[in-house]
Amino acid sequence: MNSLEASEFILNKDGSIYHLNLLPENLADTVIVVGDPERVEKVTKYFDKVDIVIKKREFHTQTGFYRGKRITVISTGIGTDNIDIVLNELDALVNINFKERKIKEQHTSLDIVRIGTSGSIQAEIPVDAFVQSEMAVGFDSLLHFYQSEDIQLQDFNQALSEHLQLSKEKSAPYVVSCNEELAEKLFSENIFKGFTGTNVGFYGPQGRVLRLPLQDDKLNDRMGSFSFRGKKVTNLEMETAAIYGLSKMLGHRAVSMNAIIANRATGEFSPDAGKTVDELIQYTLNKLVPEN
Ligand code: R1P
Repeated sequence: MNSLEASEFILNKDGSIYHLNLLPENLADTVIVVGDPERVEKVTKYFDKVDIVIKKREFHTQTGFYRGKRITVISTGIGTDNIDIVLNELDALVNINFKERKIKEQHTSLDIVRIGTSGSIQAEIPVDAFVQSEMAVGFDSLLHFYQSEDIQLQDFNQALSEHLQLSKEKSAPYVVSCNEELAEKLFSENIFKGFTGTNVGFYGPQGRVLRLPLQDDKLNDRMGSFSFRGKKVTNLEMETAAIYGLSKMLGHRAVSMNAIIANRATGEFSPDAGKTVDELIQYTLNKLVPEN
């Protein structure tokens, strides 16, 4: 195999990967991804020790130990375009030999857990609840740029397309699933299992109107009334489908944990979203590494 060209696999002068600025040894096999760079420390404040702190753009990374287990926490900023960068570079850190610039023969699988905020679109999933995304549908076009047909749930793609009647200018929705084993580990009876909609924006694409009218003002209603094989779309955010799709294709295990801070069906917003996010952080860490 030829080595990867300088223009394709870009390393900084210190040998770190282009956007994340990380060296392979900076990364743990378990990675928590958060949207907000300030949330990184809100996770690592529970760690026994942090030995790596690296920042570049919106990608803030800390690696340390939680109850003796090495974990990396990294912020992605907002949106699936950033997820394309973060997932490809995280994978490169473990599956590409940086010196030879070649794909390693031995594959390493990462556990990738998103801890993010989200809005529920079902009245029965209240603010301050936690939703674990069993499946996700992407309304961006990211996965369509990869050979991703095999990992998409085509029957759901079709059922959703028929129900939502998206205008032809919009991207075809792609449905993908979590890693079941990791999801099982992070699940408990107190949280919801959900089908998460990953939108390409926060306002119009999620049906919010401030000053601009929507092309289709019934889309959120149709989203809320979709039901296929007992699954309803439960919540909206902006990263999960891309994380699931790229993780599946790259051979990593991913699960998205959502703190529901808004309920779009009832119009409510959490009175203390920070507390809810903190509780989800503690819940997730405790599930990742239970106390002996
Ligand atoms: C929008 O406010 C952002 O919040 C949600 C959305 O997915 C989007 O990134 O997640 P985070 O709280 O993880 O950023």
